[in-house]
Amino acid sequence: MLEEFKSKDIPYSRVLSSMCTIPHPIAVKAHVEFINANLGDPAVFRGSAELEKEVVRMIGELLHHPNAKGYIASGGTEANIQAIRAFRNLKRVKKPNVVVPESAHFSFDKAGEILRVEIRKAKLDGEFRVDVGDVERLIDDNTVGIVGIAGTTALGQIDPIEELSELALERDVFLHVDSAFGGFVIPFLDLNVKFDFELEGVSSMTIDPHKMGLATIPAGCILFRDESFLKALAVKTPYLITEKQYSLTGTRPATGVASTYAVMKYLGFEGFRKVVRRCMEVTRYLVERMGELGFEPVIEPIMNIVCFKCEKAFEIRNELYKRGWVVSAIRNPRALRFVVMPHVDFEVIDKFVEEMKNVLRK
Ligand code: 0PR
Repeated sequence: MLEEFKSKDIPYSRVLSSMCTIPHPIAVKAHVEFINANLGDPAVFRGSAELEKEVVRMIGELLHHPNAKGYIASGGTEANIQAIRAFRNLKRVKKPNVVVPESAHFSFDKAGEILRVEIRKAKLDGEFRVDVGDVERLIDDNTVGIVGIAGTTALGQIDPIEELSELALERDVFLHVDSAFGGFVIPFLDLNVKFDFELEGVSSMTIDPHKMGLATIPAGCILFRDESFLKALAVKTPYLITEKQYSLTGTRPATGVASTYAVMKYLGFEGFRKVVRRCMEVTRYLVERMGELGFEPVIEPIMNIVCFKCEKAFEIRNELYKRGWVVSAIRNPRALRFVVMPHVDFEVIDKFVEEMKNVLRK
């Protein structure tokens, strides 16, 4: 019966719109080993809790701060909510607001609603990076933090985090960097950009192992510069052996902790570099093949996300979906969007382009 339900899911080989992918086989093995652990009770699952600390250290190391404090969350949404929550709790103002780029993921809207924090949206420049001048204009006495995106959901663009960091220091507000997608990509590209804790103004970061970290779902990660942010999130847990809990969820899996650890140990930074290099090769191949059909990218792809200008993006997306292919469409600018995850190889692109030709002929 379960197989019948599962068979209705679209196989990853036809999904060109997802930031998730087939987990690495070693991740699946590790996941199963930790299937009954509950990190909501670390006094019981103390080995799992120790493993989580080690994974946080390893991810911190990747982001130039092995002493960062945080935990493995359910995903980027929880991580972003928790960052905003910590900022709000640390800077007690009457009507708190946070300035995010217009390109920010919708999880910030959820955070704003749940936390009663006003989410102010700053304009983007011609390259779809946040306009730092507009961020500055939106900051006032009630601003508790600003946000930069390192790997935007739509285009994979990287905001000028260095400038945002300086602005955060200057205006004495916290800076959260959402690298849910880019965190496991940017360090392995040969880009000359600073986007992480190496910058003094960065207070917290989101980085998701269940995206380009090839771990199993759910596995997100929230990292803070120091313990004070976690303290701002802690609630008392009177009847448990551990006295405090700072995660948003109570009962929570250790599967993502184990799978992230396994992949990071198995691949090492060199292994990730190869994965990212391959994704970039396939991305360039997609640009070339779409170019043959007359499509032009909105921006030259920086990471393995690419959008092609297309007035009929939504119609084409719907027609492809009818034919069993999944791509996404964005509104502003109107474009077809592709995420070239490791499951998208040259063969997948060739098959897709053939279908695309049929759709365009219609
Ligand atoms: N921050 C950024 C920059 C993101 O792109 C995302 C998710 C999040 C935060 C939130 O992460 P969680 O979804 O883990 O909470 N971006 C993807 C998107 O909206 C999520 C996704 C993944 C959607 C796979 C569809 C899909 O098939 O595109």
